[in-house]
Amino acid sequence: MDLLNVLVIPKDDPIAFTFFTGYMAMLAASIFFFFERGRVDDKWKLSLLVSALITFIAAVHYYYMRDYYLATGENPTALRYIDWTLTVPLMCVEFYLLTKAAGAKIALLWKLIAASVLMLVAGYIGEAFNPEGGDTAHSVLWGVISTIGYIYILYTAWFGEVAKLAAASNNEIVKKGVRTLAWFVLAGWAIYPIGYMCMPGGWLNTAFGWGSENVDLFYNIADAINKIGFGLVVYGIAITATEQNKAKSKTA
Ligand SMILES: *C/C=C(C)/C=C/C=C(C)/C=C/C1=C(C)CCCC1(C)C
Repeated sequence: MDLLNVLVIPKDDPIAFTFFTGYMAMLAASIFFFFERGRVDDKWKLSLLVSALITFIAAVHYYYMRDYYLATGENPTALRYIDWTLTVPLMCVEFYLLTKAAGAKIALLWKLIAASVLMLVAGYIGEAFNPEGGDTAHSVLWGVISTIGYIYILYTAWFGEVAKLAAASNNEIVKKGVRTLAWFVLAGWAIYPIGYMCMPGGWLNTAFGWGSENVDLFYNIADAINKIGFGLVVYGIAITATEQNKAKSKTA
């Protein structure tokens, strides 16, 4: 009888390992954020629910991507982008919720989501329609278009509306928290284009011979940092603000 190969993690395959660890970490983080929701003030509960949803959606996708990767040895590109199309807009929702008290309008959320869609649709075309063997011109063209969306989000978080609203919020916890999230967008999200450039025809693939298996390696590492890290920052903001509020009402 043929044993299902999905049950075996090859010892010499670190990428398979990161798919399994990624799955477990996302699931554990979701349970954590979901239960900790009960410990924060009402106004933070929605933010924590969104954190839990981001890691939960990722956990479900990792469950399938893991098996897809083990069964085929290929990058689970479609599942990857479906995951991101759901989770990146939810990260935009986190920015919106944090700055809402300082006057953020719903239009801000739509602009961030539109930029995410541009970034992800272009990235998907770049990867999924990369011809067999790779085409550098194709991967560069769509990578550049995608980067326009990325830079828009980066700019908004560091200097644009999100940064301005956070500065005007008169809330040190929100100010510091939004700045930390902006660092995630700058340093953590920048890992994704590195993975992208490892696909056949990509710059790192042609220049250094970094094989396409590294696409998943970088994406898996980046997802763990960004989805769980982002959630933990939001959690930190919520718990600190809740405790400060409690201390205040005691002394009053
Ligand atoms: C949870 C998933 C996240 C935060 C995914 C973020 C993805 C990116 C920032 C992807 C960016 C890309 C570029 C900037 C250019 C090349 C194509 C992409 C899609 C990998």
